[in-house]
Amino acid sequence: MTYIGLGSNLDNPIQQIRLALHRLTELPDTRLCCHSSLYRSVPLGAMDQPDYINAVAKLETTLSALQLLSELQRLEIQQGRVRTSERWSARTLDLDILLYNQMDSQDPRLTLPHPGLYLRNFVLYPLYECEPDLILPNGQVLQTMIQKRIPQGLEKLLS
Ligand code: ROI
Repeated sequence: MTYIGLGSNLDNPIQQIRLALHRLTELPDTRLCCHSSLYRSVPLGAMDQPDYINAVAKLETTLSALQLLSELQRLEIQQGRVRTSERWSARTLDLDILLYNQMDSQDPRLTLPHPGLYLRNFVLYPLYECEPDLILPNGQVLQTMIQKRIPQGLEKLLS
């Protein structure tokens, strides 16, 4: 199983995430199994940017991790993503591979698990909604992590 983190904070982020979820259903050799609710989250990194909308999707795919990454980057560009030199800046769409099966990757194009996975409420809570029984590759039980946290800076939106 593969889990994708979706994020947007520009140009009607709710619509961007809904459209991206739809486009994930159209990827080749891939099935969208389910997705979380949408969440509003305060920006991590530079604070002088709009709040984000975040969600997580669970996919089953026969694409390789790098093939999937290319497909996701194509969708980001299709939805108007402009890569700036500035790190952690606002964006219309961010699609991150959080986990690809239990794979570890240090490829310069793709670090797996995603380095932000263990730290970010806007990833952990929607991931938990998708997969409440998940055990992370480092052996941590997602449910235990959630129980120890405070969902600070995160608001689940009514669908
Ligand atoms: N902050 C939030 N809340 N959500 C994101 O998806 C997100 N993505 C990013 C940075 C700029 C690090 N901050 C974020 O890439």
